[in-house]
Amino acid sequence: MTGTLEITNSKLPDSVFDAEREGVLQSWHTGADVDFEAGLARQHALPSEKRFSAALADADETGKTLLQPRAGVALQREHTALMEGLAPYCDVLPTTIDAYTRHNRYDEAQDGIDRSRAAGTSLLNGFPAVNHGVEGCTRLVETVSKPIQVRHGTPDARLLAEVTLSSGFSSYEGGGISYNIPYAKNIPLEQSIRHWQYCDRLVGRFEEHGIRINREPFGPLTGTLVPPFVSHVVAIIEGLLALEQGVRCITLGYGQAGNLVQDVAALRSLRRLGHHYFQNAGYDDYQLTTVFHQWMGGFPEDEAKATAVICLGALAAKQARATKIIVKTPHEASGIPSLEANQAGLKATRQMVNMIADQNRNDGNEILTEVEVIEAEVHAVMRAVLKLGKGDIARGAVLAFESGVMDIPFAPAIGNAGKLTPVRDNHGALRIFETGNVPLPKDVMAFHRDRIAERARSEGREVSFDMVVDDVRAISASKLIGRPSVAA
Ligand code: 8ZB
Repeated sequence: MTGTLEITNSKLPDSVFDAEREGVLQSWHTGADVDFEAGLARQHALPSEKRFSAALADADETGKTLLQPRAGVALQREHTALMEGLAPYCDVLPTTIDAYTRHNRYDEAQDGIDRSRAAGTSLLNGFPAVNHGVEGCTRLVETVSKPIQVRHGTPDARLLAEVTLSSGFSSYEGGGISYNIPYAKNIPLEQSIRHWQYCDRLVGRFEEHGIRINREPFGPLTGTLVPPFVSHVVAIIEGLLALEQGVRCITLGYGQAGNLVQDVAALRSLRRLGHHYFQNAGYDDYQLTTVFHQWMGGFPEDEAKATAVICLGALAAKQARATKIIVKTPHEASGIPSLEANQAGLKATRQMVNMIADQNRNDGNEILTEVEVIEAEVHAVMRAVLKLGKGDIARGAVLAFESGVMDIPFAPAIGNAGKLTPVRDNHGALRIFETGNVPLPKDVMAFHRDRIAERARSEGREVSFDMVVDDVRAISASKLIGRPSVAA
């Protein structure tokens, strides 16, 4: 995966950014309508109830949990109507971007728009924001009543950032690692990190002009048996990279793994670890919040069962004191959800969050033990990454993936080692079965081995890859996690 590009974690000089910007804005015709001053004026004109960073700050202060769905369709009018249908049920809005745009294939996105118009229905799996341009996106932002974020999966999201942030979107998801390794097969990591430095620098420019735009690294990665320390290291690194470019409002994310104690510990430790590494790097003027993603693995097809999965996620998120929850729908197993399915997921989540709002005092020793384990793991890997990069976190991240020191389970990127193997323990918590080249401390590995051995004894079988395969399927097949199968 080694490219020719030397990557360093340093603020892009204005001259470099400005020269690059010309090329970015010329890469599709709607780029011509992007004007920084006009974008700044649109951002300044946003009322505070439509500003993402303000919603996050308020939620953090008052202990409220924000709910956010995912949603996006091809056409301007339909997408706006979808947003308006979701707004009464959520606190902050998304705009999920279609897959052509995520791959910078704007001509095919245009074809999708044209065919959707002819068909009278969306033939794209999201909103092609670059094609709709500053004019279309501005109309959308003006019409909706809540803060609105771009959610996507784009390794080179520079033009998308220019168009949407110029239009008044006030939050931008993604990162150079989290939108590459789990999403792409063969894009050099130094290239996607560099492209995301551009996005972060653009957000930094808005910040320097008094506009706080929220940035959210994509926490769940592959969404498949990702141990908390693995996604935490990526989140912390992407947070540090963003801070260097001038971003000051960061939301770190985590995807539900399934064991309540581990999930609560994971999200609480993420906030602590974020502060630890950000402050150690010399930053003290940032706003840090967290986001919990309801189950990102396979879902049961049965809508009642899917709703139970959604509610378990809501419980874990609330107990973990997440600032925001990304909500799933009872349609998850079958594809892109309807407005009604999205409303149902939001209603179920809201009910659960309200019911346990006064009960989140769960601070038992089990949680503390899990926090200790996660923190020891994160510190060990972060130390190795910094050492590889000789103190530079960007260089370190590239070398860490090359050497397998960072390793994301089930990721498609050819530059990902794929040796780290997770498996559930007897209580459904994720443990490490094979470390590959990830430098986990000996005592931590002894803890994982003990927990895995307990399951093997209880199930009367050897630990093997079969167990991992069972674990990948456990929730969609609606078996009990970490137990022999009962009836599906
Ligand atoms: C990585 C994110 C995957 C999740 C949902 C999937 C899945 C993708 C859309 C969408 C509503 C869309 N998702 N695209 N949900 N509208 N256009 O993101 O269902 O849950």
